[in-house]
Amino acid sequence: MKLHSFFRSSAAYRVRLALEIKGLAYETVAHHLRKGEQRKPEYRVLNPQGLVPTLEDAGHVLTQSLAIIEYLEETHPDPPLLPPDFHGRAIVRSMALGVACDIHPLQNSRVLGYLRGPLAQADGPVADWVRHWIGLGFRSLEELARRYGDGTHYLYGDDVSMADLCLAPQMYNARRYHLDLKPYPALVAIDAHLMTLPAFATTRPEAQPDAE
Ligand SMILES: N[C@@H](CCC(=O)N[C@@H](CS)C(=O)NCC(=O)O)C(=O)O
Repeated sequence: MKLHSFFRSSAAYRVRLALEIKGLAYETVAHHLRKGEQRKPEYRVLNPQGLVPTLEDAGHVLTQSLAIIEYLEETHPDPPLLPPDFHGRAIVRSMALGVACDIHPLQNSRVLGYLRGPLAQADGPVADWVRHWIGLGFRSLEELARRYGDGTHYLYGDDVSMADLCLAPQMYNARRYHLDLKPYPALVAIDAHLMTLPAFATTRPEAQPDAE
């Protein structure tokens, strides 16, 4: 498999985690987002959105991190990243989507580039924007973490799930933007626990071949 990625991309980080947890070998093809490599015509043939990640597997080209993770879950069910019951699966997906659809897109580089460029916002207000939206999303995720997990190990239940694959990269971004994490003790504890697991250590941005 080939994963089109950027070391700091949180969407690519989610997919790296799924590949690693499921023990699947892959080659990283790096696209430097700040240099705009994701917008090159040859990459857009694979991913018309010009975003990472893209996964190439056996002649298939897949985009959108959560769709890729669901594909890996269906093709390589062990170990599972979703709970066995329908209700649990819906909860885990809702946590993952809460991060992937309602937090992450508002801090994507093209969105921040639009704030800085056409809307002429300085770095300070742009960083405030990022912290505002992560904070808002984390408030509800903190509550869900306490409702559906023990608030110290995993977001849901007793095992790693797709929700945790979205949490760890989002925590990395929150720290990059110096968000005050004190209001989210369950998320901090869960993230600290996840980082003790081998798959989370090997997939962290600093450990990637294209890390700066
Ligand atoms: N919803 C997409 C989001 C993908 C995405 O936004 N990727 C970012 C990196 S995390 C990107 O490629 N940004 C490049 C840009 O904004 O030009 C997914 O989950 O795969």
